[in-house]
Amino acid sequence: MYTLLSGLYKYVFQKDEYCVLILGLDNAGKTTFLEQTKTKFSKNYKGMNLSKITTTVGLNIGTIDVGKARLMFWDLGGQEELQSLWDKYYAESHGLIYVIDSTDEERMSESKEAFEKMISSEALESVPLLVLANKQDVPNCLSVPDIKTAFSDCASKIGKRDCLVQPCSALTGINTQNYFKYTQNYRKINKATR
Ligand SMILES: Nc1nc2c(ncn2[C@@H]2O[C@H](COP(=O)(O)OP(=O)(O)OP(=O)(O)O)[C@@H](O)[C@H]2O)c(=O)[nH]1
Ligand SMILES: [Mg+2]
Repeated sequence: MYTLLSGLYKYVFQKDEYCVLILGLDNAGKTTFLEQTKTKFSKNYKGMNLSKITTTVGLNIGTIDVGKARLMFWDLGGQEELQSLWDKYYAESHGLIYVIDSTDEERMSESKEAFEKMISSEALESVPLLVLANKQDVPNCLSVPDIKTAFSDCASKIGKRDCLVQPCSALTGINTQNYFKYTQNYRKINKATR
C-alpha cells in the first residue's frame, strides 16, 4: 500500500528533471539568456540587472519549472581557455542550447568551429539541440538563414538529432521562451533514448 501511495504521489507531484547545457563563445549572451529565462519562468525571482552581467569564469546554474519538467541550466564560460571544460558536462546533459552572437560576423567561423567540435562528441549524440541566433534586436545583424549558411558544413554532423534554430534577443526577451516547444520535444526523445 505504501509503495502504491508513494508511487502515486511521485507520479502526481514529482517533476522530471533535466540538465540543459548552455554553450557558445564568450560574449554570445549565454548568461543574459539564463537570467532572462529565470526572470520569465520563476514567479518570485527578482532578476539581476542584465547590463551588470560580466564574463563567466566557471559556471552559472539556474533552475526553472516548466509544466511537469524541472530544467537545470548549466551556463558555462565561453572563453577559449574555458571551452576545454565543456566536455566534462556532456555525459550528464539532456538538452543543449548553443548561443550565437548574430552581430559578430568576424567570429562566426570561430563559433562554427566550437560548435562542430562540440557536436562531434559521442556523449552528445542523441541530445536535442536548440541553436539561438542571439542579439536580433541589433539592426543589421545576421539573420537565421545567414547563420545557417555559415554553419552549413555542420549539417552532416548534426545528423538526425532534433535541432531547432531560433532567432532571439536575450537582452529584450524577444523569442526567449520558444524553447518551451523544444523542451517538450526533448522530453519525448530523451525518455525514449536516454
Ligand atoms: N544587444 C544585445 N546585447 C546582448 C544580448 N545578449 C547579450 N548581450 C550583451 O552581450 C554581452 C555578453 O553577454 P553575456 O551574457 O555575458 O555573454 P556570455 O555568452 O555569457 O559570455 P561568457 O560568460 O564570457 O561566455 C553583454 O554586454 C550583454 O549585455 C542581446 O540579445 N542583444
Ligand atoms: Mg556568461
